[in-house]
Amino acid sequence: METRRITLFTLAFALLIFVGCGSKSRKTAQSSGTQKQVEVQSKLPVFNADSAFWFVQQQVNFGPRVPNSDAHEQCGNYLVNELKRFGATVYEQKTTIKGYEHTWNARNIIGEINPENKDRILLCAHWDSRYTADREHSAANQKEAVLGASDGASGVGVLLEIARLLHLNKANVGVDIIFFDVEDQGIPAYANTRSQEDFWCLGSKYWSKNPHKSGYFARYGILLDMVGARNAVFRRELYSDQFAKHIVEKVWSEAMQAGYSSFFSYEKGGMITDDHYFVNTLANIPTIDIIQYDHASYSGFGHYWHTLHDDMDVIDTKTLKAVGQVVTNVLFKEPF
Ligand code: AHN
Ligand code: ZN
Repeated sequence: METRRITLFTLAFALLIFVGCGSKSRKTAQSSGTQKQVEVQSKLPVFNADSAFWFVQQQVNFGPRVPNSDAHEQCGNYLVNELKRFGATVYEQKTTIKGYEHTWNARNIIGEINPENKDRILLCAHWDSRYTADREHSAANQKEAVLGASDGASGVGVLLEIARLLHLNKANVGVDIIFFDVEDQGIPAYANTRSQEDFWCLGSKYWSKNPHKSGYFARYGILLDMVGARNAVFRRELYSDQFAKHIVEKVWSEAMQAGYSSFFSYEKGGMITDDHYFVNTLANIPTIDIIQYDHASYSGFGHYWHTLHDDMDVIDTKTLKAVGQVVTNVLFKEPF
C-alpha cells in the first residue's frame, strides 16, 4: 500500500513535469510571437554573483580607496586593467578638484563597449571610499577612513561582472561604464559649517560638465550605489522618478518579472543627492539610482553606512545577484 502510494505520487509528479514541458514546447511551435519571446529569454546571460563578489573583494583588499592615497591609485589601475581585459576602450579623466578640507586628485574611469553602436546606455557607480567614518560614535573612530565594501565597491563589482558578460555576449546596444571618483568626500556630519556647497559627487559633476567625448549622449543611465548589503531593499528614489520615471518602470518591472520583488520595492524611497542628479541636470541624460534605502533606519541607508562596519561581512551574493541580473536582463533585452 505504502509502495503503491509512492508509485502513484511519483507517476503524478512525472506527468506534471511532462505536461509542463510539453505545453512549453507546443507554445513555442504554435506562435512565432511566443517563439521570439522564448529566444530572447534564453539569450540572457547568467550574472555570476560569485564573480561580482570577487570583484568587490579585490577592491576592498587595497584598503580604503580615499583619493590621494596609494590604495586609491592602485585600485584605479586595477579597474582600468579589468575594463581593458574585458575588451573595453578605456578613457581616463584626471583632474584636481577642491573639496571641503582637501584638494583631491580625481580620476574618472570610463570603459566604452561596442563603440560602433550609436544607441548607448550609461552604467555608473562611484569607486572612491569615504575619508572619514563620520557616522561612528567616537571621535577616534571618525578619524578612520571607510572600507566601502557596499558604499563604493559593490556597484563597481556588479559593473565589472557586467563588463565581463558584455565581452562574452554581444548586446544590441552600446554600453559605457563610468566609475566616478570623489563621490563620497562630502562635508562630515560632525562639521560645524555654513558652507553652501556640500562637496558630494565631485567626479560626476566634473564629467557631466566635461564628458570624455564632446557631445556624448546616452539614451538613459543607471547608477548603482550600495547594492551589496545583505537584505538590502531598493525603493524608488525620488529624483529618479522625477527625471527618468520610464527607466524606473523598465527596471522595476524587469525585477518583478525576474523574481526579485523581495529586493525591489515600488514604495517611495528618499530624495538622494547622488551622482545621477548631476548626470540628469548637467549632462541631460535621464538616469536612475538603484540605492539601498530604508525609512526605518536613522540615516535612511544601511546600518553600516559611513562606519567602520562597511566591510565584506555586510556583502551578500544574493543582493549582488538581484541587482546584477536585473540590470543584465534590461541591457540584453534592449532595444525595446
Ligand atoms: C547624501 O547623503 C546627501 N548623499 C549620499 C550620497 C552617497 C554617499 N552615496 C553614498 N555615499
Ligand atoms: Zn557614502
